[in-house]
Amino acid sequence: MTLTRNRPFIYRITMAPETLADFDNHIVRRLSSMQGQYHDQEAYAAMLAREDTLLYEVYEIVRPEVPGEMMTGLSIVHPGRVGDEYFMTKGHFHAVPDTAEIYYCMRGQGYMLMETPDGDWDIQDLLPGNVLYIPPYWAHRSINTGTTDLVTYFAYPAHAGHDYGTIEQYGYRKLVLERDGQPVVVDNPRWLPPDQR
Ligand code: S6P
Ligand code: ZN
Repeated sequence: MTLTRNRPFIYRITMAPETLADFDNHIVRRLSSMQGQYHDQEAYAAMLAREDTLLYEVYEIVRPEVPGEMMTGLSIVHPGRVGDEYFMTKGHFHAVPDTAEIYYCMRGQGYMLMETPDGDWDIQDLLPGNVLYIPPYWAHRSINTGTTDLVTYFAYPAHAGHDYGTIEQYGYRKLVLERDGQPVVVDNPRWLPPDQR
């Protein structure tokens, strides 16, 4: 990329709705990019037949993908469900696995679902004001369980990259589903322990 910002710089997060005033990259993920990720495949197909719904968006301040630089931006997961499963990001490991990430929740209500390559898992609240520290090696997926946008600010090493493959194949160990109006965490039947893959 052409490095236009080679001095200290400020950028602004504009509010209501949140966006970056001066982003370099805007990623838009729709239902069609989540093939095989929602557990209710029939609900997924029926919804996709109606409309390729917008699920989430990412605004990035792009930096050179080298150690020492940071990638930052906003991740916005819209509210909704595919069947009983809440709108969520694809989720990923970092391609350089020993890289951490920080998320700051600005608005909305949801969870970060996380797991390690050896099958350990965790879930933490994404609520306004919460700062989540995701250590190296933990895959992460944001899930919007609320009725408004789930808006998070993120920062991670710019050389980390993304590894989507493992999650695409097996999903996460847990699913977050709606039961009687409340989110519940259940086992994912598609998931396999790493030593059985
Ligand atoms: C990147 C960081 C976020 C996500 C974004 C979308 O390391 O974790 O910018 O990319 O929340 O999620 P995903 O799983 O589609 O990349
Ligand atoms: Zn990440």
